[in-house]
Amino acid sequence: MVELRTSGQEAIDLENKHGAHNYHPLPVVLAKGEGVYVWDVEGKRYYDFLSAYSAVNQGHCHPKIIKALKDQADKLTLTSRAFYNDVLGNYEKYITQYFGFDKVLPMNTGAEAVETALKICRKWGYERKGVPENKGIIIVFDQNFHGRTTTIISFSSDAVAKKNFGPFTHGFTKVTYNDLQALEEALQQENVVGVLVEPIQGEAGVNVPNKDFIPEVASLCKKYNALFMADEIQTGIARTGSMLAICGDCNCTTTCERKESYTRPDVLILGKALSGGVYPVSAVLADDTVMEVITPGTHGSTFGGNPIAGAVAIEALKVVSDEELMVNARKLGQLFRERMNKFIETTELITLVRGKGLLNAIVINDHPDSSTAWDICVSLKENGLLAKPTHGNIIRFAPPLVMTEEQLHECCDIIERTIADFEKRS
Ligand code: IF1
Repeated sequence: MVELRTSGQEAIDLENKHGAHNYHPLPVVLAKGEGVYVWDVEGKRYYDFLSAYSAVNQGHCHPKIIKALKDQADKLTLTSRAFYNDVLGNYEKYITQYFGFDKVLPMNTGAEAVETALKICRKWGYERKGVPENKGIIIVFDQNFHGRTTTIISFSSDAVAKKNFGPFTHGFTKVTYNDLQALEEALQQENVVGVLVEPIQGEAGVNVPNKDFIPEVASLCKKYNALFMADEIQTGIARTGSMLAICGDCNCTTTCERKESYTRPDVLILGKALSGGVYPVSAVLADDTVMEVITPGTHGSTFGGNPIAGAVAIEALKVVSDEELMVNARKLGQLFRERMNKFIETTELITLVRGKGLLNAIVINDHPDSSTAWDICVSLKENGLLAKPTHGNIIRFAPPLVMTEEQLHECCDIIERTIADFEKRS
């Protein structure tokens, strides 16, 4: 029996010895999670301000989601799609009505869902738009992050994420994010079949575009008959204070109450918090006019749409609505930015705070290659709050959406105290 209860350093040593070094984790070894908190192997409690990259919007180990996981795991975990099962249809009905689309193609990871969307878009281009086969072009944006597969990194701007992984997949044009003129010029090319966009660029450092950017992307896609594909894997499911970031500012409470009027994408891509962080669940939603290009044998996945994924995702989405998490994200996000903007006036170390809902970031006043952001995150850890830099000098702050106002203020106290002490010591 493998001894699971390891000490902090033992766990780190085991990962270093037996695991690929594809990450550089903060020096903390976690053993328990509940709501907004995680505990390390020594029993020290932390506020989680990363939320597993926005996968635990509902809080760690949400009891209702865990119960759905356990109940289904005791009954039927996986049938493959070679057979029907008694969960998938109910899940498909629930999620398509929840987001207002005709159909869903269930997958597992975010990258798989993005790849699925790219395939659907190309197939739609050839079979419905009349673009010559293998000539389809999909427009993407610089500084994008859509996952780590070979095709997805083919259009990445991140040299580290793509170096020595070639040859790369053709058929993508990259344009400047938030630049509608550049987008329209690119859409005037021949054979464009779609546009893939993050409504807010997470990895790029929580890059919030102009308010009219997404609505204009949608209308330009309509004008040039190209599919508008929204990657809401990180920004969706209440994270930005609306059910979806493409909704823009809204006053919706339990679900998207503007299904017909918001800037509706042709293809909606979800992942991460779709399962509340308890299981890999992703999804691609579209109407019949697009999804009908997918016929038996054209796409699939062993685990895609499995009974556990379906049972967990229904409960995870119910929690978002029942606990009105988008209202809380809207309110606490506003509070956070107000606190940080006041604090910025007292320190040289932070130049700005930006974000929407509870997806925010601060920019550290130091060179992107400096270790300052990392060092601040190590100090934050010492003071009981976990966060991690995105690129270089940007620290992303994204707590679970179940946080209370009191907890948020306590976290702001920790952040301000840590940065002030850090500045004194430097
Ligand atoms: C890593 C970033 C966040 C995503 C969007 C698709 C995917 C992601 C908008 C792919 C995944 C994760 C991946 C993880 C770190 C994290 C990340 F820093 F890489 F960019 F969140 F910002 N679309 N993002 O954010 O989903 O296949 O991972 O389920 O790869 O280091 P996945």
